[in-house]
Amino acid sequence: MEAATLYPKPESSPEREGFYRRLRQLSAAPVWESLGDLIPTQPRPACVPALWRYAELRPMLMEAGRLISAREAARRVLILENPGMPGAARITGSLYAGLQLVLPGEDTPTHRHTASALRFVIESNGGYTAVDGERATMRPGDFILTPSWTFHDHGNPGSEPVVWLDGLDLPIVNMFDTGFAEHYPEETQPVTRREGDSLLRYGSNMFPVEYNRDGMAAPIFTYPYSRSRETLQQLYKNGPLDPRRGVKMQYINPVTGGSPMPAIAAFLQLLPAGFNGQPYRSTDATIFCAAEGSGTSRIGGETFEWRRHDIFVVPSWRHVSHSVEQDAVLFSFSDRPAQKALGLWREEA
Ligand code: 1HN
Repeated sequence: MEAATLYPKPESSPEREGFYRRLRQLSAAPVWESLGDLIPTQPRPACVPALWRYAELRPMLMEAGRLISAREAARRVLILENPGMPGAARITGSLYAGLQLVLPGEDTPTHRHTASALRFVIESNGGYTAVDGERATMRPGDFILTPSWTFHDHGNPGSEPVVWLDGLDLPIVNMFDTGFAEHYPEETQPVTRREGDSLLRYGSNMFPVEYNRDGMAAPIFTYPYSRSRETLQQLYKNGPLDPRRGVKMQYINPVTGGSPMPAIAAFLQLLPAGFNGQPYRSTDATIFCAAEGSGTSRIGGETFEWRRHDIFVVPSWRHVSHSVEQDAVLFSFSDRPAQKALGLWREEA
């Protein structure tokens, strides 16, 4: 066991306290009073392990649907707030997550912002997200990007509610004070490309001959569940099975092989029936959403029972292990690429 702190606070004395008070008046402070907090021997996240039950949140989302329209709200979202950071609009220290509802016949105004967003579709029969002039029909399990500064809007021409999990790197963008946003000049951006165009053009193991890489996000913005799910199934048959992760794949930017957006990585993993995973930990606090099935996850000594569409969080450097009785599929996302870019990311099996 590592020492709780390398630097316990020195003793206090009236003389020292008086000195600290005079320092505060000069907007200065003694580092020896906070050194242990500033350089912990291992991560000490405010983020705590937590689970959100879809069965409890869905009725609240439908109630929100009766209280406010998608147009009035601009985005009708229930923020999933980490209980360790209430009021901070964070599910982890660096990421925001929420559940968004678009009712039949509704759409949302088109806007863009510097924060990057992902969607993981929970319920949809005909809903869509439009990104820079192209609409993608949302189907359950689809993973969809709205990269930084792309115009986006959502709509539901179908007859049932559309619900998805939003993930944004807002806390990172706002830590840097780099938040910008603007409306599209009209309520809804025009459709300028046929559905499926970017996936064909950039997601078919070929690129247009004249293609030059530009931008930091993937040129495709939808990763259909049908393809990802089939891949996991076939790879499970091929083996081998990772004793910690099951069959786990990361979504990529096909141009770079790296993460689909600069600060956010996303993953899909199959935990086959009877899987009893070994624990592992990493420094990227991770948000999980059960795409299929149910299971049990041990997170830093606590046990969480999850069902389909439940969302749970593993804080930085907390051990996690998953076990399932029947086949289950977990979607997850984290700030891993941001940590890697700064040379900070660690994992331990
Ligand atoms: C946003 O733009 C969306 O476009 C959803 O669907 C949630 C939360 C905070 C800031 C912007 C969206 C958001 C958001």
